[in-house]
Amino acid sequence: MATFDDIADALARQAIELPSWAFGNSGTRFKVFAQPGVPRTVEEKLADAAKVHALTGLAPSVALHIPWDRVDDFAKLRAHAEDLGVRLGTINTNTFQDDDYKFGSLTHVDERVRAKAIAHMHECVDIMDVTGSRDLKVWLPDGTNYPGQGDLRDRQDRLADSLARVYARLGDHQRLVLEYKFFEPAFYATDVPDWGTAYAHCVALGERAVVCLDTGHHAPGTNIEFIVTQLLRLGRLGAFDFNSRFYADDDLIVGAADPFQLFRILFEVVRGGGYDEGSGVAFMLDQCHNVEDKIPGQVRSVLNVQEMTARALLVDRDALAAAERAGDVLGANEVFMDAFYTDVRADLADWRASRGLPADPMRAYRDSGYAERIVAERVGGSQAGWGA
Ligand code: PSV
Ligand code: MN
Ligand code: MN
Repeated sequence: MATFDDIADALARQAIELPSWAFGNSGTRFKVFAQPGVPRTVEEKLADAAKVHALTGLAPSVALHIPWDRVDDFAKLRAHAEDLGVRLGTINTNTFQDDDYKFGSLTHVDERVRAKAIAHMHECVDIMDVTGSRDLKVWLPDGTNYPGQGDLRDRQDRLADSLARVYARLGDHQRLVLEYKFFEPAFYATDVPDWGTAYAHCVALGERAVVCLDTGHHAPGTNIEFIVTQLLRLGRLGAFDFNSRFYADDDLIVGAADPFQLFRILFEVVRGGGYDEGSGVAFMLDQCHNVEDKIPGQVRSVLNVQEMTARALLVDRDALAAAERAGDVLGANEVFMDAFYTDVRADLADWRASRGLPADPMRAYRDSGYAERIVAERVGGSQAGWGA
């Protein structure tokens, strides 16, 4: 197996984007539990994200969600982020919180509504031009609840047309990142339900259209690492939305529910070149912290990704390939599991300390007094928007 020293440099290039909405109040359709100290403004969300980055060195950028994070002056927001030591990242579109979108957005039969959704996405590209963001993330709530409710084929045709109009607005350095989800809010037929549909639309659009794989957006039992491999092979794995799930789109802390699955996914990312310098795969979190504290929840999340990345990098690829080729089923499995069972936490603590980071970021956060300070200073925190 590789040693920790062998992988230290590779670990240094890890970057995981944080979602602005992870710092605001969130919940389920049953209840949103307000937490003291949550951000009242986008600027305060950025401050919290910057705190996570300062503690871990892992989270240099923050994804925004429009309109939740709309401000009057995005150039000023960009400068503010940079002053805090982070960048503005992916711009997420939102066509799921407006009455007009009851029957769909980019797929809507009514041209007025479809034009409104496209205009929203164009506005998001205008914002990207100012924030310097590369990626426009499109996740659609579009779908139907009952057989016969919509013409599935026509909806695909309208979707393709709408996406082409959005794509046409992108600059040469910008990408459209299309996210799929197998159900919810629609329960019968979702219009972008799986990686194959997302891939088909991306191929039709052009090279700068890529797929976002949200780990919570599959049926139970789905082999997600296979999808990772296939999309990397096809050159269309654009981004991850990391989170974990016990049942459906739980949006729990990544690696909490099934650390082994996270390891398997990250191993295929590494093996497929998705972790190479300049690979074009964006690593992001898409999570909500409904009952736990949000800032340490984000710290725990990026550390979980780092720990499993380290273990994935430790796999002895030569020994694995030799065993695979020799048909040595148990030998190959042993090589794989050896890396998975390696506890890298002490090595990572040393690695952090050698880079001027706290050896134990969770403890450093507790000791920093930041939580007490924001509770005292911030009164009347904002709703994240999600789960409202
Ligand atoms: C939808 O479930 C989703 O995962 C999409 O990524 C959204 O952008 C995100 O939630 C937050 O709204
Ligand atoms: Mn997502
Ligand atoms: Mn989701």
